Amino acid sequence: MSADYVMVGGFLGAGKTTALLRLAEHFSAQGRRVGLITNDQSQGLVDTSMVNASGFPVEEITGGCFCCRFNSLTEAADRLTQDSQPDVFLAEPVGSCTDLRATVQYPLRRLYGDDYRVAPLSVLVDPVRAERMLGLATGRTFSPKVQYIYEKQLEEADIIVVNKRDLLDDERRGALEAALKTRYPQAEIMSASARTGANLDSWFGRLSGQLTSRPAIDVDYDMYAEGEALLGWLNATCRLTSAAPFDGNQFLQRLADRTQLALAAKGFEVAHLKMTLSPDEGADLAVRNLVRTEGKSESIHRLADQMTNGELIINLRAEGDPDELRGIAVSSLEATAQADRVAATIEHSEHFRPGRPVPTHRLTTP
Ligand SMILES: Nc1nc2c(ncn2[C@@H]2O[C@H](COP(=O)(O)OP(=O)(O)OP(=O)(O)O)[C@@H](O)[C@H]2O)c(=O)[nH]1
Ligand SMILES: [Mg+2]
Repeated sequence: MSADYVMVGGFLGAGKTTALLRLAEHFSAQGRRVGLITNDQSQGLVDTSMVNASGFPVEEITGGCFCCRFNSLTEAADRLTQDSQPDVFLAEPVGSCTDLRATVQYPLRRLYGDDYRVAPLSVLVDPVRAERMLGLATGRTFSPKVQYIYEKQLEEADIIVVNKRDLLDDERRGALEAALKTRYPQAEIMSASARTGANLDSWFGRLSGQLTSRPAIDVDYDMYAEGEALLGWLNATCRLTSAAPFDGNQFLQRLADRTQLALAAKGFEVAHLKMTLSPDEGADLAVRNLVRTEGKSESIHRLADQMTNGELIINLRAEGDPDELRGIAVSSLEATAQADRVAATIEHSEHFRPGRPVPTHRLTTP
């Protein structure tokens, strides 16, 4: 029997992980077995720790995107099958990736069509980011080559989901949906909120359909590579220890505030800053996110109690030089640790610009 393969794309910070966890709960409530596949250019992922905390089986593909590590994608699905026999796979591609139809979905259908039923390609957008990208609102955003990737993501979508609709009034929502419909006529436009659950059911219902069969979009890989290389990535895993209990929620907030201020001072546009803090004792997890330099960081999960020792994960993706991103992360961490009398040691860190995408397969027709 073939399993469903559902991929939810969208730019960094659009809400893919939040939505996939909702989708996992939805399928699970229907008695289906779910396996999640997360993907990133590097290791030490906030997304994996969030998905792990949710209890669903997850496989992580690191060191490159699905399209460039296509075999890792099918191997990850095989491992999940051995461990928990999912009948639906939910996959989150890297948020700076595009051309997924030609490089992942069509190859999956053509080469493994007996194993997988490939669902329509959904692409999520953050509405505030989308308003700026589409010129409906002013405000800081990305440079044109990054914008190129953003637009290509929308151009290949079967369904564009305006996520976070809780942030919009009806007038803004209507204007954004209309602008998307005009610009991307190939896609069905929906709006929903992965956070509140509003209108998710109508989107989820659409996922039982099939991926549409149409020629893949044209992608200028030079432009795509240059756009990706403008985005700096930093992942750091750090150990926090303290002689006295401290407030981990407050620590995370202060760290986010300092990091945001320093990024703003450099004029670096944040695509996504996400951080988790997990105390060694218990299974509690604090999560804090920021999706725009001019935005406000948000606490997604808070720790119930004070903590003494634990692990901090920082994932920062912003349009800026990776060395400078690391410098900002390190100095913000040091200042926060010092102020809170916590010892912070970076145990693992990576910072880089994504390399040129070189897909394993590229099928321009279904
Ligand atoms: N207000 C609101 N916030 C949301 C909603 N869905 C997600 N978010 C928030 O948006 C931020 C980013 O969400 P993620 O699910 O981590 O986004 P992502 O697309 O997986 O991000 P990357 O993996 O970095 O590409 C988090 O702070 C979420 O809590 C929503 O429906 N409404
Ligand atoms: Mg994610």
